[in-house]
Amino acid sequence: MTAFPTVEKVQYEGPDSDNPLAFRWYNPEEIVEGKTMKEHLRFTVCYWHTFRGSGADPFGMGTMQRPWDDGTDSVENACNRARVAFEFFEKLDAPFYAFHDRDVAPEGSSLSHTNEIFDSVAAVLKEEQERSGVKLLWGTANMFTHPRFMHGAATTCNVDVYTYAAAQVKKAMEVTHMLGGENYVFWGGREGYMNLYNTDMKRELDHLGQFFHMAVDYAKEIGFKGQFLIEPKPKEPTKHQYDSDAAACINFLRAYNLMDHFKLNIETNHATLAGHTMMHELDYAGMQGALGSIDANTGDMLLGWDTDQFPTDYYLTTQTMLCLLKYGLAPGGVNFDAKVRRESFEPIDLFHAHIGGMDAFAKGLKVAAAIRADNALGQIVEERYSSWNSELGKKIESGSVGFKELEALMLEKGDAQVQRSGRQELCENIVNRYLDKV
Ligand code: XUL
Ligand code: CO
Repeated sequence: MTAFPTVEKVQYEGPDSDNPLAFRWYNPEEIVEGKTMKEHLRFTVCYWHTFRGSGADPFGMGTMQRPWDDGTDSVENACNRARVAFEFFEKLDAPFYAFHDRDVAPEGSSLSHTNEIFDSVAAVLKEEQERSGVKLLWGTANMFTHPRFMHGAATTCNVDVYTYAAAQVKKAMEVTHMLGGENYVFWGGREGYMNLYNTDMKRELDHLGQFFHMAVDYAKEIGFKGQFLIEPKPKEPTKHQYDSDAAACINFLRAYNLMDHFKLNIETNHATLAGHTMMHELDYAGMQGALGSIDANTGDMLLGWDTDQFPTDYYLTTQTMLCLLKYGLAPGGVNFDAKVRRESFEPIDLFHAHIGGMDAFAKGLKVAAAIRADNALGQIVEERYSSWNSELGKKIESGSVGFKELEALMLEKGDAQVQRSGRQELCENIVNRYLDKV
């Protein structure tokens, strides 16, 4: 039985190929900066959009045609869907996948029943991982869909719900560990507030800090060595999500003494909702030693919500890869937290979407590596800051002078001189030049 009878394993055919089911840029074994593309990019298919996305939006019901899915919440359907997913990962040549507990396994009549169902589906996932060699990049718990989480999970006002959330994360960590997951993600679902009149923000954040410490302790207990990741997002579903952006997450991690245990999973559309570029978020996380993984997607300039589209823009992927090459990514990966449009309802569209995203990142990787090989942007940055290489610059950077010494120097000199252009336009032209060249 095959769910995708018209698709063979997708192969690299090079930039001149007209075959819509071939890679034009993603050549898994091609070496870039000493590593294969496969090792750099660690492409990941996300289960929730690709296998659970129905195409429903706030204005209309689902549109997706998924012939393998009987539309029920039966365990059999969940197991069958899992097998179809692995056929997809293999044909796409994607080395990783990622899931929420409730995407792969439906909820039962009680927590213990839910856990039993999860175990049954996890057994199929394990079998399929072993058969195919596809690995789990990360697991996570969905603590936002069910009505019990209306006030949040680890930041809820209700201690029972908090307790449920702890039990659910415990189980999701165990299953992630059993499946050899390389990371475990916390995206703060409904961890935030709609209105401060009814919210004790300090108490909620203290609870969240406590929750993460429990996760760290439990990981030690079960020997889970995967990387914990927090995924920043500024809004949606709540008005204010506590993990707003990279800076807010890092401040939270420092305040609650968690910096040693967590890194960040940076998502493009979340960065733009926060009023930042993806490059900003990656650079900010990277410079703090906290860049863990990325959720690769893109928003729409004219729609103000988290549209989670597949990324195809070479500027975006080049900028992303400039940061990834600078800071490194493993054990994270490039996870397509992206969904096909509601109108792209046929199974084949799932291939078009992923192939386009993978190619865009592979090209971005090559362009970024070429820019770095010639130090084309680095040189401009070095020149721009060259005044700091002076004796004075060194003294300031090493913290060996204070205001008094600086004042004395400037009183003697009379005024400061600005000697360097920012060369922004030149930098933009350089990126275009490398996009043409590669
Ligand atoms: C939501 C989002 C999530 C996380 C995993 O905006 O990005 O899918 O990636 O919970
Ligand atoms: Co995400």
